[in-house]
Amino acid sequence: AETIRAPRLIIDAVDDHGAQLAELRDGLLSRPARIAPKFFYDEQGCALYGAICALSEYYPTRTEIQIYERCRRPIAAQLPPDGQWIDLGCGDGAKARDWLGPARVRRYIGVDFAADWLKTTLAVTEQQFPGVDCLGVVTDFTRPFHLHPVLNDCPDAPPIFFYPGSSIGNFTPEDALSLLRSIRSHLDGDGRLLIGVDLVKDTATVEAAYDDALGVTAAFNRNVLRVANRLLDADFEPHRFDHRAFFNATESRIEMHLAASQGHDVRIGEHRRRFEAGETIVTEYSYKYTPERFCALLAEAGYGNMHYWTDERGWFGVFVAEA
Ligand code: AVJ
Repeated sequence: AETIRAPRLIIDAVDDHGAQLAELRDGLLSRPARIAPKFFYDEQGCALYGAICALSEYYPTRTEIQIYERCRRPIAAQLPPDGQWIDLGCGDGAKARDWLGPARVRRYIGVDFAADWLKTTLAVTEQQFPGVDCLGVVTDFTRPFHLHPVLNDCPDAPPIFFYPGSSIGNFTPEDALSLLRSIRSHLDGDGRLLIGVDLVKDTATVEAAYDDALGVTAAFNRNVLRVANRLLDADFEPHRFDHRAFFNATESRIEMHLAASQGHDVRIGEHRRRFEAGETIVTEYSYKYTPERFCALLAEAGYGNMHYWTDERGWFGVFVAEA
């Protein structure tokens, strides 16, 4: 990937806006219609996701943070000191900042799709950790990515890839495998992957987490239609779509859909598409793993020597793996 270097921010030039718009439009015109979850996170979507994380039904965030708080030392003991911390999908960077001290991190690299967020995250991190060299990379790491030139700026600082929040759950196992391999291609001897993964549990608990009583997740789901309207000049009316979330046990995933409540036409830029009553747009898959299945996926991606931590209910898993 060719990169353009600005102070503290590197923008992956391959990642042009046009390709993103084409992906969004093609997904909405295909049958069944789909929207990739990365489009959820405009400013309003990020705020709604923050609200989801505070819901009593949404256990993943607080369970993961609890594991980090309780197991900080043993986890940090598996990570090399003086490394470069690559925060994949860093968002506000809060989860990563809690590690910079305990893991004795030398360099912080925030990676995100959203440049605006990244600037704020870097400013906050730099202010709190003046001794840590902070850098941002704007890229879409759901496509193959190459951070080698950035990492090579600091060749003696082993990379630690941090991918928390069960974001890996948004990928099909096949795509998750490609991403894990892509990460592994950046690791050698001392490098590590630290990843948080939501685990299989009783269906009622998982379904409630994605269909909360206040309708916050429904609002988060429908908000993606406003994103589509803005990016594609479309005329979706969010209230004409119902939020659906259910656990597909065969695939071991939560599926989120938006279902048209009545048949109607939608304009999508220069196109027009009919949605029949009940027809759905797939907006998100959130895969749930057993620890064994996730370790098997890591092994298939070429990782070895894995360590694993969980909470007392076994609801969420934190894994450290070596190349
Ligand atoms: C951010 C992908 C981890 O799958 O749980 C929350 C997003 N979607 N509620 C998840 C989400 C609906 C979330 N991840």
